[in-house]
Amino acid sequence: MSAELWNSAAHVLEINWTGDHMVPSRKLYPHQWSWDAAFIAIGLAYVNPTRAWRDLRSLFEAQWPDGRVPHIVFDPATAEADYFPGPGFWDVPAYANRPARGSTGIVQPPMHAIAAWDVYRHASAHGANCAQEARTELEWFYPRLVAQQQYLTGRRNLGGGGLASIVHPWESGLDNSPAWDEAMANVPADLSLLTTYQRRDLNNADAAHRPTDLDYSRYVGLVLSYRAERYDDHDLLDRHAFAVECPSFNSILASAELALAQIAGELGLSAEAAAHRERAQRITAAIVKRLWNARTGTFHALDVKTGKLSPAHCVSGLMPLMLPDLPAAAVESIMAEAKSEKFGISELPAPSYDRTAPDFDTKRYWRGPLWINVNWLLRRGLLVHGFRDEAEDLRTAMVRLVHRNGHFEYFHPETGEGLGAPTFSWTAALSLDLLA
Ligand code: 9WN
Repeated sequence: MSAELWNSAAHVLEINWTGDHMVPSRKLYPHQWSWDAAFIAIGLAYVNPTRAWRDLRSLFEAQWPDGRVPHIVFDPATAEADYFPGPGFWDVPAYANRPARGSTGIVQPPMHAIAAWDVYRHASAHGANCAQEARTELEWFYPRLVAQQQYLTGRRNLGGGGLASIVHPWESGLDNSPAWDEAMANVPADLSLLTTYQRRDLNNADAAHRPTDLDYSRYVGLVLSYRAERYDDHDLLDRHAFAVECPSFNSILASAELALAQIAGELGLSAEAAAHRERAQRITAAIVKRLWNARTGTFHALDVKTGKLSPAHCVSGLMPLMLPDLPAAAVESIMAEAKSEKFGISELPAPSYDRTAPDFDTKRYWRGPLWINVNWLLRRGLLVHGFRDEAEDLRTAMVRLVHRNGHFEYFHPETGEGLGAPTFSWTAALSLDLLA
């Protein structure tokens, strides 16, 4: 089984390679996405490390002068009509993407330091030339990764408590997660926007599996609001309708500081390494202070505009398990939540949302279906805290699922049926890592 899965995964990464970067899937997502590139690099490290670096570089060449790494970098060879919202709609200021291909003005979870460290660690297995290449790349990336973190912990510290706020659900990567339902209810919804702008995702996907038109009208409205001030972050909390601290986004932010500590150490920058470790501790402490609900025993998204925690139990609430400094009581509670009937893995990995919730939806994107990337992160957390058996069960469940059903974007959380794009890059890339 493993040779077959390995070959099919490598094949997906071959067909989705454009020559310069990887697309998540050819039809539905014809540009380059930020956190996808990081998961993809983690898999490419096994089959083509040079491409892993090229893909990450391609993304970071579009980094803004303020340090933000855009959530999509556009491919000029793809027509505006092939994806909405395209570069014309985002209309980012000219200074933003210096030599590059045009981008959006929002971010995604900063997985890239974790990916860069992973690709670097695997390079020596490919011989001396790859090791040399990896060293050069690590030196190129380090200051850029630091700038990315500084943007998120600085300008995006909208709540003032040391965490980064997302200002659009797309920034979480978990687009229509129930974690934002309450915060999104306060975002004006103007359905007439969708007569001006046309959704393109529905040309290549089942409407019952995607966010609704109501969601999209709010998504579009939020971009228009941010765009109106040229994606400036000053006073954003006052003038923008959505600002949320997501436990998954911020856990990745803290993990990225730990990866940067490793990278800085490798580059001989010991004072910087210590500073990164300290920042990871501070973010971890802020996650516990601001996002933990002792009554529910899990982490929730915080609506920074209202100061309220979301009541929803989402897979994002399990993500702080990635953090080595998480207090033992929180680790224990997350483990209880992960094993409960809400998320419990058996034959299948964890769903994106509480299986027992009345609005659990087996098909609609981040409102129930299961995704390989968040389960990969959950497994990472299990390993961080020494839950080796649980980590191995989860690994086996993921490998079995993808082997049986294919490299789909997401999966039905009860039957395992593949949903969304059929040859999806991060599913393939992370399968390689799970098999290695
Ligand atoms: C909007 C590319 C991206 C992923 C996100 C996923 C989905 C986009 C969309 O696809 O979002 O950014 O058009 O729905 O939710 O996690 O990065 O694979």
